Amino acid sequence: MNKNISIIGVPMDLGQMRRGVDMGPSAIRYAGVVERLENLGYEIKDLGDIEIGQAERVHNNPDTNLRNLKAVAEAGGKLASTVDEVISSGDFPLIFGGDHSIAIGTLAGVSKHYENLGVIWYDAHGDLNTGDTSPSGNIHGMPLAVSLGIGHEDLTSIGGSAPKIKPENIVIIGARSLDEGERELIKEKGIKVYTMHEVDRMGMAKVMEDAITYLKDRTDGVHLSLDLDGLDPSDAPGVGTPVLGGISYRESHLAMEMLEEAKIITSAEFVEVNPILDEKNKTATVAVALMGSLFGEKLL
Ligand code: HAR
Ligand code: MN
Ligand code: MN
Ligand code: MN
Repeated sequence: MNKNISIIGVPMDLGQMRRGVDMGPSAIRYAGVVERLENLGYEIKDLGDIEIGQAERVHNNPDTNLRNLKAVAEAGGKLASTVDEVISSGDFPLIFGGDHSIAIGTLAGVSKHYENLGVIWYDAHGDLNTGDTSPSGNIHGMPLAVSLGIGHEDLTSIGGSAPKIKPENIVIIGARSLDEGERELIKEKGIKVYTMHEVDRMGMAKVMEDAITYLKDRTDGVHLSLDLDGLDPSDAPGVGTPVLGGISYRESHLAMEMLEEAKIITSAEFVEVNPILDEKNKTATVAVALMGSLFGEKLL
C-alpha cells in the first residue's frame, strides 16, 4: 500500500434528510484515525474539509425531484478536483463522509487516473437510483448510477461527461435493500452483486476471494466505497438508513484484511457516519478499526 495518505473530509448532509451526518468526518478524526495509521508507518496529511453550501429551505425546483441538487453538485465538483490533485501528487486519497452522495465527486476525481477503475461498493443499498426510480429524491441513493453516466446531467457532468466507471468493473457487497429500478439496472448492466444471501451462503472469505479475483483480472486500480450501513446496525448504529441483517464487525474486518493482502485498493472512502444517531461514537470507532485492517494492522 502507498505509504503516503491524504485525508479529505466531506461534511455533506444534503444528499439525504437526516441531519448530523455532516459531523461524520469530525467523529472519525476524534476516533483517532491519524494516530492509528501513523502507528502503521504511514505519512498522513489531513487536508481538512471540503466546503459545503446551503440546503434548500424548501424543495421548490419544478425541474427536478432531486433534493439540494445544486449544493450536492457543487461539492462534488470541488471534491473531484481535490481527489484528482491528491492522486497526481502521488498520495493515496482517503475520504471521510458525509452522506454517500459524495462518492459522485470521489469517483469523478479518481477515475481520471485509471483506464479501468474497479469499485467495491460495500453497502446495504445499491445507490443505483435515478430521479425517475428514486422513492425519496435523495441523492445519496444515486451515486453509483451517476458514476455509470446515468442520472441528472448536473451530476453526471462532474469532472467531464464521460461515464466514470464501467458496469463490469463494479462489485456490490452486502446489499439487502434494493428498489425495483435498481434491480432492473443491475440485471440490464450485469453488475456483480453479493447480497446478504451470498454472504450467508458462501461466507465472507469466499465472497472476498471471488470479488478480488474478478477485479484483479480486469482493473488497473480499485476504489473502496464503504457505507457504514453495509454493517449490521448492532455493530454500526450511527447511520441514517439502517437495515437489519447486515455484515458483522468480524466479517468486515476479514474483508478489509483480505483486501490488504491482495494489495488492490488504490483509494477509499468511509461514509454515512452520523454521530447524532450513534452510541458513544461507536460507528466512527468501527470505521477507524476497519481502516486499521485495510491499511495492514495485524493481530499478531
Ligand atoms: N434506496 C433508497 C433511496 O434511494 C435508500 C437509499 C439509502 N442510501 C444510503 N446510501 N444510505 O446507501 O432513497
Ligand atoms: Mn448542514
Ligand atoms: Mn450508500
Ligand atoms: Mn447504504
